[in-house]
Order: sequence, then structure tokens, then C-alpha cells
Amino acid sequence: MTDAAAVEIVTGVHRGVGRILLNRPKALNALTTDMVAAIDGVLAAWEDTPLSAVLIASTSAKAFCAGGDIRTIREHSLAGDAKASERFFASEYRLNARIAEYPVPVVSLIDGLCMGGGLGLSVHGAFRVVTERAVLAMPETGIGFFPDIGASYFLPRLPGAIGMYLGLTGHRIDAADALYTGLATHFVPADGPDAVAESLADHPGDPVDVVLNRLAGRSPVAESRLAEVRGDVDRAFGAPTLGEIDKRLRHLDTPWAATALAALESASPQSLEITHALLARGRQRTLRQCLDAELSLARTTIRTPDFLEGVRAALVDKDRAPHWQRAPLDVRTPPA
Ligand code: QUE
Repeated sequence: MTDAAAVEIVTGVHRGVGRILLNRPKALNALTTDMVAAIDGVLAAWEDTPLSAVLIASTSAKAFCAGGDIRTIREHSLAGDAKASERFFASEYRLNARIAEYPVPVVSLIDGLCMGGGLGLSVHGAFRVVTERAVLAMPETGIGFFPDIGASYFLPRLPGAIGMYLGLTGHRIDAADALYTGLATHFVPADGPDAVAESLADHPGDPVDVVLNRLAGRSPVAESRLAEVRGDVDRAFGAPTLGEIDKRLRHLDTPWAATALAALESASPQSLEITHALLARGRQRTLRQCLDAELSLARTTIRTPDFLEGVRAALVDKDRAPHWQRAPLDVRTPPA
């Protein structure tokens, strides 16, 4: 661990509860190689410590975690050192698997933005707690990448075709939607990580589920907007091909369908194809198989022009106007 990582992750054990606080607020806690190694190291060390729970949270109210440090990944690719990024993904996905298999309940407090790699830290754990400030998304098709960190395992297991919808469009969901989909398990008001950690420490004998439900109190959770369009989501995104999804969305002719179409039109066509195939296959794979498939796809994808261009447009020049390599679906002509 370097000194930088010692600052970017704050950890400690207090009254039988392990705390891992992400502390890189200027980059919305985007995960660096050092941060992944630090989290993995502390979880490995705590496997032999009797703990009632491990809490993963953020020191910042803005974000739980915006994802991986893809700016640096792009720089590695441009410098001809994609191997460095491969090491990042391999260690990030190993951490995702460790969290899934962890012997102590892992509780993530998602208060603020949580995208990509942030979902990888939280979703595989036993408990995902959202606050009224939670915003969750898998936006990778918008940067020429694809939903990784085990998304090909958990997205196809969401109700109906919600996972395909979220993975292809990058649609952002709130706390009510996260609870509706099952990405989140509990709601608590945004009182900071200490309130959750102290509650867990106060009741070491109680099931974590009971402690979290008690914290929620009587806080009302809004209706899920996703629930309201669920029929259309399943009809359109349950289609067997991207072309058929496109056709069904056009046929629906609703504001929701128009927004979904616009998202698909602005995404990388290469990413959409990779994502559709990956999520379809993920349904039959174990988490480990999904992570292995994602790692081999990540190795090739980070070297493609669409990835370099997508990260440039979203995070480097911030013009949000990427020029993708291949023609979008509606103008691609079939071979004669
Ligand atoms: C897709 C992504 C990411 C993204 C935007 C996308 C991602 C990521 C970040 C991000 C945001 C703010 C930061 C930062 C990174 O944005 O993975 O360092 O300050 O980390 O459309 O996958």
C-alpha cells in the first residue's frame, strides 16, 4: 500500500464492527489500484477477526463511489501500458468475489452516487442500504465500455428485463427503484456512516436485517418510477436482439420509450453489442464465471477506439459528444 492509499481508504474496527470508508472525495471515490488493494487487504486481515459486520461507506455526502478510475485506465492504454489496467481489473474483480463470499455480513451504505465499480463493492455483499440521496447506475455503454464488476451475474438476475434495460441504457435509479429492483435491501435516512456502524455495534446479537429495519424507522419511501413502466421495460428489453429492442421501443411510442431510445442512440454501438451478448450469457453463469468472462472482455475493450473516445468525451474533454466507430443500428445495412 502506498501513502496515497492510506489516505484514500480509512479503516478501523470499533466495538466489533469493521469500517471501510472510501476517502477520495475529489474524484467521487473512483477506485484506484491502490484503493482496491487496500480494501482487499483489510478484508483479508479481518477474515480471522470475530466481527458482527463490516460496513463499507464514504466520507463524502456526494458519492459512495463513481466507479473505477477510468481516466487512468485510458492513460495506460494511450501510453501502451494496458497491462497495468489489466492488473487493476483483475484485482478489482477478485475483490468483488471476496465480498460475495465474505464470512461476515458486508453492509454497504449507499448515500450519494454509486456507479459501476461502486456497485461492485456493494451489490455482492449481503446488505445494501440506500438513503434518499442514493443514485445508482451502470453507465458504461456511454463510455465505450460494458457493465463489468460482476454485472453480467447480477443484472440478469433482477426482475424481468430490468437488468438488460439498466445495462444497455445506463439509466440512473433512485432509492425507491433500487429497493424495487433488489439492488438495495434497506433504506435509512442520510445520517452518515457512524449512525449505521454504532447501531450495528449496539446490537451484536441481533440479525443485521433487524438492526437495519429498526434504523429505517417510519421513514416513507417513495413509489418506484421503474415499477410504473415495468410492463414496457419487460416487453421491450426482453426482446432477443438489439434490433428487436429498438423496434419494440419505437412501437411503444411513449415518453419512457423515447428516453430509452435516446440513451441507446447515444451509447457506443460496440458496447451495446458486447453488453447484450454478455448479459444474455450471464444468466447461465456463476459469479466467478461472469467475472472471468468480464476480465477477458475488459482486456480487449480498453484497447478499442470507442473506449478511448468514450472516456475522453465523458471525463477528459467533457464535451459529451463521442464519435463512435461503427454506424448506429438504424443506419447499418445488412450484408447483400
Ligand atoms: C461511465 C463510467 C464512469 C463514469 C461515467 C460513465 C466511471 C467513473 C466515473 C467518474 C466520475 C467522476 C470522477 C471520476 C470518475 O464516471 O466508471 O474520477 O471524478 O469512475 O459514463 O463507467
